[in-house]
Amino acid sequence: MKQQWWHDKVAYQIYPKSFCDSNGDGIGDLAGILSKLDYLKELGVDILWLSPIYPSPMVDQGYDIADYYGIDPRFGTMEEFEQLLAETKKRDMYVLMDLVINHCSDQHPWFRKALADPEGEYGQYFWFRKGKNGQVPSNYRAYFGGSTWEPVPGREDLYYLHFFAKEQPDLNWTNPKLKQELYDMINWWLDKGLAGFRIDAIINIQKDPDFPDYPADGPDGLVACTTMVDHVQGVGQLLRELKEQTFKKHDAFTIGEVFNMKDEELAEFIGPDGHFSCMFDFAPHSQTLTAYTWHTAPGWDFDAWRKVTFESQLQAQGIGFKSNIIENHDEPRGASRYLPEYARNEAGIKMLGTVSVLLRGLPFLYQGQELGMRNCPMESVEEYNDINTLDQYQVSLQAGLTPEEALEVCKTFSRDNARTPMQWNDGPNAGFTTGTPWLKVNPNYTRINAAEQQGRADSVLSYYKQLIALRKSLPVFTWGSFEPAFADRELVMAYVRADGDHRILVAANFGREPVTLEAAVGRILLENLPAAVEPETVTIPSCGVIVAEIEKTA
Ligand code: TEU
Ligand code: CA
Repeated sequence: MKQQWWHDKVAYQIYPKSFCDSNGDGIGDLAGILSKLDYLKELGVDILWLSPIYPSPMVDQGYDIADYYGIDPRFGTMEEFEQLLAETKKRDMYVLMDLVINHCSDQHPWFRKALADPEGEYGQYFWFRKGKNGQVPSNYRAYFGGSTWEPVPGREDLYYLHFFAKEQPDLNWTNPKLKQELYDMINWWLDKGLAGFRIDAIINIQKDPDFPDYPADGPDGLVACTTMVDHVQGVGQLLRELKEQTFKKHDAFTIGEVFNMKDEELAEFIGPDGHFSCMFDFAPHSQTLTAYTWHTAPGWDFDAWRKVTFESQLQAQGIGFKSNIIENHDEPRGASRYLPEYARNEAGIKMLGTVSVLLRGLPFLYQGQELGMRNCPMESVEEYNDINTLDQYQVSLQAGLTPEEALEVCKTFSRDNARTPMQWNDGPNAGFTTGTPWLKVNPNYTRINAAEQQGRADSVLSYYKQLIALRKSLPVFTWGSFEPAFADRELVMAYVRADGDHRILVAANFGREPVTLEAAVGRILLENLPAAVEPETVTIPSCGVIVAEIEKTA
């Protein structure tokens, strides 16, 4: 595989609103990020992805963009953004913006003009359709609940399409003018010195202009709008053109947020000449959230998780790089999700981090992961802000759950679990702000915070620094092959990374009891708890993980 500049990097997602507030308004900002660049550099991360900081009414926390060329004043100024580019460059770091181009905000001038004259020029930037037999044009359910079709105020029987909130109208990618506007905007940012983009919800841009109905898949009589995405062909053509017109000219790094891709299309997406540099691996996530409704989700199952992770790794091998994550701003915290109850401690969290970061692909950390931040136990539904959570709370109630049970569902799955403020120290508001934080601080901040962990050699943070340094110290972790290991052993997550110079075993014991593996282990490169090495075996304690050289023939 041809080596790319970003292959051996480690990436980190910043959720700006919750990272660090410099001026006491309770909202994280660019000046806050600037003040923490040395912290990030010391951690060892190279590529920073910023969730959206464009001007936005924040109906969906900035994923509803009202001006693609600006910085929301809540986050700072364009000068500060340029300063961020300069300061990261000095530190050999790279910045990615979030590219949200499936939809924009209903406050974007394009949509204001479109609503005023749906038959006019800007009406063609969106999807307007007449109703069918006095009903909405089709039976699609939006991601955040309800119909994807919103009536146009003052117009009888005319609707516009929104896959997400009604304040996020979908853009019409069959319109060459719209596409050109987006390409110009992307090139404008890349000319400024961005390294690339994380590309939001991109698989949704191809629509079936007939908007056919599909059989309902829920008690609301609707069907997930993604069913249409699953059926429609042609997104590849759009993505090829997007790349040709923008990213390719700048050798930009792009990471696609892609759900609903057809498996056989992987090479087309992330192969040597793929649509994107890289794609998030959502296989582990998909194992625990299989349907639209959170309250029916099966929850984490070790065997299923190991199986889908192995399959996904093997599928990408020889094709390209996926990006491995245990959490992001849409997901619960990995430490509260991919570990059995008895392993939700520092040892278990280090173990989970190790098996994730050393997988084949680009590791993407999410802010606070390096501290082992956990889900936030909200006390009532009023404490949630996220639009998706508030919808799922209602969905649970409608399905007959009690308010207490519905709250439990939110505690498990809410997107706000990972959006609570970053925990810097044990002072007021975890050192995130001197004002009132926009979202509750997780009460565990007195125990779990960066300041405490920075001063402690066996902390999760100290361990993550070693882990990232280890990954970067040997090419085998970047370019080596991936082989599942001990796949028949209960609660053992193990694999081998190998190249011409090394065979390295990564083995983790998710079980409650010690486990003995038949492996002739040589030098141990990293472990979180002491393992017992014998000539032909190694015994790993509960919640232990080892990274060790093994015999070439093993
Ligand atoms: O997410 C796209 C997406 O598919 C989400 O609906 C995801 O499945 C959901 O959050 C899981 O509960 C992206 C962004 O990451 C998300 O924050 C935005 O809300 C969404 O796009 C709309 O822009
Ligand atoms: Ca602020």
